[in-house]
Amino acid sequence: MKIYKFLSLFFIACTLFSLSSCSSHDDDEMQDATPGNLQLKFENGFNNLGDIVLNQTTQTSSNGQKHQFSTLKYIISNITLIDEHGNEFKYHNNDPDKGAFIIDQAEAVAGINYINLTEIPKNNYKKIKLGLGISQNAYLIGQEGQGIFWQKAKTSGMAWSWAAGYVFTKLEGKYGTSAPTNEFMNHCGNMGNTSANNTPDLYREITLDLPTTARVTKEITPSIHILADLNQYLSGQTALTLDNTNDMAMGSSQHLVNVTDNIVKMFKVDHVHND
Ligand SMILES: [Cu+2]
Repeated sequence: MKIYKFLSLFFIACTLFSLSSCSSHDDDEMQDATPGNLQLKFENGFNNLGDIVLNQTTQTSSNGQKHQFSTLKYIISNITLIDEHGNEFKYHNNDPDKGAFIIDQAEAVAGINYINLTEIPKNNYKKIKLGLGISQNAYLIGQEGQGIFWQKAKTSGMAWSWAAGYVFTKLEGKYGTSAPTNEFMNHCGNMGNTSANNTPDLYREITLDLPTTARVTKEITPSIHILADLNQYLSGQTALTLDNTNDMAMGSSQHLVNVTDNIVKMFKVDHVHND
């Protein structure tokens, strides 16, 4: 009789313990599930020369051309965070008013451009996906659906007429053999509706591994520090030479397709700050 009483008490105690530990565990998860924030840092440089100072830092390309930038801007959109199980969190994808940003080297603070993202689900993120430019899905929503970002892009010189669309990447500066003396401008971007116009689609997506997991919580705002190596522009997978056929190029000509395919390879996550 005693042993039964003992066993039943033991059973009740175990049940109570597991119930209470289970419910307190749930409470913790509920509290911790509060979204947090995430910061992206973009640092534009020539990887062997350090940060780019506009009108100053001069690099020599693999084809032997000296060049420097006076303008260096690009559009980042469709930011997607990928967790340790491969699940994706899409940050206002195909909604430029909330999810597209202009990186402008003229606005860099101590060499760094910042993008601050809010309302990020608490999670451990292992990869980040970036869109370079504005996707056709976003553009084809129409001008009314992205009035705020369109105005921003116009003000920043990152847009042509609505029919032509956005400038995805804007590179301007000087180049030359012995010294950078000739002006160049390479403005890459889609010609409006690319399938209707039968022109190349220059929008690109780039997936980058994070060397350290970004742990977003309501207390921790990780900062993902991205280096962009502009050596890829003229010295990338297709070595490019600037001359009078391509030094004043705007749109999506073959030269600008090559520029785009070179610079999509310039991004890498150097490190992640979890603090
Ligand atoms: Cu850093």
